[in-house]
Amino acid sequence: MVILCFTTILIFINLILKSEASIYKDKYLLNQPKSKDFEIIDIYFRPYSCFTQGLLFDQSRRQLTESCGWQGDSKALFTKFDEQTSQVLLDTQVNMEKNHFGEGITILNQDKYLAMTWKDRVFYMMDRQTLKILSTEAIPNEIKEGWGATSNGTYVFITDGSEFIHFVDPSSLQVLKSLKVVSQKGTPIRNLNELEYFKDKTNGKDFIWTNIFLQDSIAKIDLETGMIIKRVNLKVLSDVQEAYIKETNPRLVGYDKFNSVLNGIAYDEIEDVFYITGKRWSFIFKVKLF
Ligand SMILES: [Ca+2]
Repeated sequence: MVILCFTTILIFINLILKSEASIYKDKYLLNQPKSKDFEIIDIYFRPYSCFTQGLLFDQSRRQLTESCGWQGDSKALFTKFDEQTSQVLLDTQVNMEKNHFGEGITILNQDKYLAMTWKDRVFYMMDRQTLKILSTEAIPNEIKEGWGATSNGTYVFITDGSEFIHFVDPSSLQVLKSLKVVSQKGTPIRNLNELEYFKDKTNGKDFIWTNIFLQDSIAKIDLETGMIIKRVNLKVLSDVQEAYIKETNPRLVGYDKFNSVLNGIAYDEIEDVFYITGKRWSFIFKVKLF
């Protein structure tokens, strides 16, 4: 009897989530404003909480992976898409130590993920097969704090809140060089946050898309010069999230607007799409960038 009731409750919750996800998908997907820079092609509901500090699409697993911050709640989440209910569901959760604050995550090499901590001076090494934590390693001194991470097989690229992207050797974990990121007028751009490496197949050039802390736009950095060559304003994504919060939590109980910012970019090379989200957002957006 208890089991039957529990099953009924689960089905009921699933129905609510399904309808909720579908309602918001229809509402925002079909009515999105036209943009020359991007198109939202799908919206997934995220029925779990993550203070998103890192977002990664692992081609070999075809899996979206997140790293989440906050003391006592830092973790890496390995997820799966449920196309039927338009949700991203939790598959495996790997918790960091309670006193650590999680930051970006990326693929280190064929065997390992590297996940960062903010001020705790350690990288976590995780096994790509078993998803277990293998070890922690010291963050080199050139990196002031752990913020964003991405990789291309040759380097792990890391931000620390400054205007620099540090190029880290995946074997020695030492900083080989640091690239200053500047605007087209030469102004250094600080607070570079979550990152995503992107190779343009049409010309073979290397770029990194970056979040900039507290900004609603993402920026495309030329990895040769460090210059930001493009910015894409994604305020419409923040607006969807905020509209959802206002509808479902009109009194904004416990809502932390300052920390609910755009953060997290992951690229799926096969589909040529980006997954984009924000800290503790209810949605993950599948986006084409032009
Ligand atoms: Ca990323």
